[in-house]
Amino acid sequence: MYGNDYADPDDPGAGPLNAADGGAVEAAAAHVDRRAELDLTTFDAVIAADQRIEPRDAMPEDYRQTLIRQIAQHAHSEIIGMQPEGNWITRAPSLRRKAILIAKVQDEAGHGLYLYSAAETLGIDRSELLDRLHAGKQKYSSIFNYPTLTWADCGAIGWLVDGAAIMNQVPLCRCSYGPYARAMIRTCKEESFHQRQGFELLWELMRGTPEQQAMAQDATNRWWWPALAMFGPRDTGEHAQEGGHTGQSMAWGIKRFSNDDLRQKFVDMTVPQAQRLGVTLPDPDLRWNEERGHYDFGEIDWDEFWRVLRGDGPCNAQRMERRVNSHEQGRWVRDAAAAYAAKQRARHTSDGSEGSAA
Ligand code: FAQ
Repeated sequence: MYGNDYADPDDPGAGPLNAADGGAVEAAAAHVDRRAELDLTTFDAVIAADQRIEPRDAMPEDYRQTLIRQIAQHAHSEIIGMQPEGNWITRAPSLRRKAILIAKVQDEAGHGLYLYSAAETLGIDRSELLDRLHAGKQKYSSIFNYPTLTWADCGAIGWLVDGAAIMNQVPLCRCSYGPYARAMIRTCKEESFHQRQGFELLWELMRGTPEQQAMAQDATNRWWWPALAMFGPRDTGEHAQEGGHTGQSMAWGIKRFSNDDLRQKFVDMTVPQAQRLGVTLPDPDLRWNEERGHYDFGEIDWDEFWRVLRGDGPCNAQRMERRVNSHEQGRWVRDAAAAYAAKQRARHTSDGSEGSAA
């Protein structure tokens, strides 16, 4: 195996920070491309040993397709997820809040880029993935089909949506596919800042006027259930038996926890935070269960979840229209970048030089 595993710069025993100092470059150069191999003994052994699969390793076609599906959906979610909060950049109530929001929305674009790059290591082009998104053949997270009606929604998204995203993504840092796992490390660090700024935004509102408090409570009421649905369908029941991916994805070390387990962890983490904030979570069935050592909570509206996935949520049409339009408007930039790269390549091959900016 080869690669640049994350090393904690504060941990003296973590090995060299610069991969080149650790022999990784030589290891990568010596690594044989085994993608076309049909013998999956090594793949099985690597998975059994809880090690990483890297792009040039042999892997089952279903493993590759599962990763393309999940990483693409994740990447699409990041870039479509820029829209609900991007909607508030011009209306942020102070320069400080505007600077934070711009930085956050920009981070989401960056996460999309890491993820499209990770997907490309599986042998698919990002333009193909975007075409699939625009044609409705690939999904993005249900959560981004809900509207941001007030400024408090930016707080609720940071606190609840980014909070749920972190709960889901920290285990993905240990995903069996190296490029995806490594992309998640920086993403999770940035999501952690996003979650805190959302909590702090709501904290300020809850210590403000009665109108501000009501706004924070209203945003919490509207985002709580969609945030719980982000973790995906239940582990048991009709859907899990018919089309659920969890069992296979856990066997391959892509997913480390089931959807319900992550959802429970999220509820257990978030209830005390809501108490500190002073907001009430909109679930009459929410209570501590001494026996289980977890919070019990009510049933998600699964009909609504599947409706949103089918394209019939409050903002599906608006989100896709904006995405497709901005893709079209950016065509000239992509064309210019491609023409520039072609010119560089032509110069490089004609005179044997390294090429330079024209
Ligand atoms: N929305 O069998 P499972 C973020 C689909 S990033 C839409 O459980 P799987 C950052 C699923 O694709 C948020 N579709 O599937 C941010 C499958 O359909 P398919 C995104 C959903 O893949 C914050 C079917 O249901 N995060 O928020 C959803 O094993 C703020 C059956 O489901 C990721 O993508 C859903 N909520 O598990 C950005 C994390 N749930 O493909 C901006 C990575 C399920 O058969 C602002 N992804 N489906 O047609 C994952 O961990 C997994 O893919 C799950 C689903 C857990 C989402």
